Amino acid sequence: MTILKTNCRDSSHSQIAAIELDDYTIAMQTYFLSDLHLKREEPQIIEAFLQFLMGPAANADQVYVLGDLFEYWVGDDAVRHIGVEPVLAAMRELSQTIPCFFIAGNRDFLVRQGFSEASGFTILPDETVIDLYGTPTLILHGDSLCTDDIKHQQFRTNFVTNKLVCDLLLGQPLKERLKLAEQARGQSQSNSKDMDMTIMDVSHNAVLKAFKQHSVKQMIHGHTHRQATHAYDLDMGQTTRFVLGDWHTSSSILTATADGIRIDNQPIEH
Ligand SMILES: [Mn+2]
Repeated sequence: MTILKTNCRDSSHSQIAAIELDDYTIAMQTYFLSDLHLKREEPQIIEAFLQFLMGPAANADQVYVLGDLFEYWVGDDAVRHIGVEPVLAAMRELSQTIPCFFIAGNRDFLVRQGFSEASGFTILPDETVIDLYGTPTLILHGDSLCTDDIKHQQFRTNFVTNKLVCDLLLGQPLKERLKLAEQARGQSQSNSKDMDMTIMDVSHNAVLKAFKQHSVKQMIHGHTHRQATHAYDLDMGQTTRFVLGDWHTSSSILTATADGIRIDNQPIEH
């Protein structure tokens, strides 16, 4: 289990800032987002993310991206093929002053050290427990909870979590990798069309298991694109599962403070 401190600014620094900035409130908030599915063809979503990085994120304690930031990722050497160079530059700029973290999703599971260096975001394993203002919190992309989606679980076993296969994929020429990514996207879209919507959501049992296994009362994830706050009354007490939305018609940003958690949406003009 990994425990990270969220409140890493030292108090003396905050105090100096409080005196100098006078009317400004000192940032004590951490942001979480996922499922932006960034790609060249949707510049408005890229722009909305850039606005976030240069705006609110610049005053955060920490920023966490919980997967599927990119529509697909075929290797750290292929950034220009998906047209996200400005995104990586802005992420890097932010990471110079704010600790930034990334958990890969099922679309961008091939991110590696090259991405981490280019973006300045530290890659964390899926299912990491962080200390969020005193509350141990499980953070994950979320597809590991969708255990009723057998096809997706097979894809996870055969590709996403299979290091050997990932290394083999990354060793292919770029042209081949782009072709494979295109096929995978087509496959995933046709699967989603035929499938019962409940199968694609998280499994209740998998959620309960995750709370127990990690001994946490709070979790944050994305993947299902079903923004919501779910409360559970379990043997271990009250637990809460926060689900991030996607960034299609509006953004979805979870803000955590010492006082609680909320999810906000801003429309994205297309
Ligand atoms: Mn996903």
